[in-house]
Amino acid sequence: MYTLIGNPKNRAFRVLWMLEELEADYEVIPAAVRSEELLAVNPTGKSPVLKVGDDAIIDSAAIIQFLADRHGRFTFPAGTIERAKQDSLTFFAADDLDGILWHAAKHSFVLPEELRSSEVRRACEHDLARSVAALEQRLGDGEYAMGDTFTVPDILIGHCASWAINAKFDWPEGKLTDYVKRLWARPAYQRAHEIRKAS
Ligand SMILES: N[C@@H](CCC(=O)N[C@@H](CS)C(=O)NCC(=O)O)C(=O)O
Repeated sequence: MYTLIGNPKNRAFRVLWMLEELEADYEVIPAAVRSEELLAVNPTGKSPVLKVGDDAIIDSAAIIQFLADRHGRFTFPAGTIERAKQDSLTFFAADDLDGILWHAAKHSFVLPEELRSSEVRRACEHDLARSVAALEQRLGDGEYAMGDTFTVPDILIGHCASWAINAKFDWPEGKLTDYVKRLWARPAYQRAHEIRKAS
């Protein structure tokens, strides 16, 4: 039994999606960011955290990769070239999609008002357009980022795509949108989405 701590409306959604893909046994504690529940297991109070017995794993990408490894699904084995390429896409999603969206979000509603800069949004739009163009090039002709196999980075990219669109960043029609729509059509995504809506 896993315990997911974090609100499914934030990055905890990624973990929820993976748990649904795995049809794992889990419970969700929808703790607010910087709440006592989160501060007890993560010094920054950030969401999400996964409890596995007495251990707490911090960071959405680390958690979903751990779950993939542990269940032997949605990942290539460590030490293979495919895994290196998969991890490269995972870090790309974390740095070049999530990092930019998070930077924009911080200057829109996260930071104290006196620390926000209105210029940041334009810079983030510039950077995200570059990342999106790169992602389009990196996607091959398969169904998913790693070809015909659904893997960890698909979850990160699928989540970042909905984040970008909700935050009104440009997201091109065509190959990239078709790919993202395939991710969102997965039954596990749909189940996680219903849980998020109800939370
Ligand atoms: N790299 C971390 C980022 C975690 C993160 O920033 N989570 C946000 C919610 S989506 C948060 O807790 N923000 C509160 C804060 O920045 O204090 C991850 O992917 O888990």
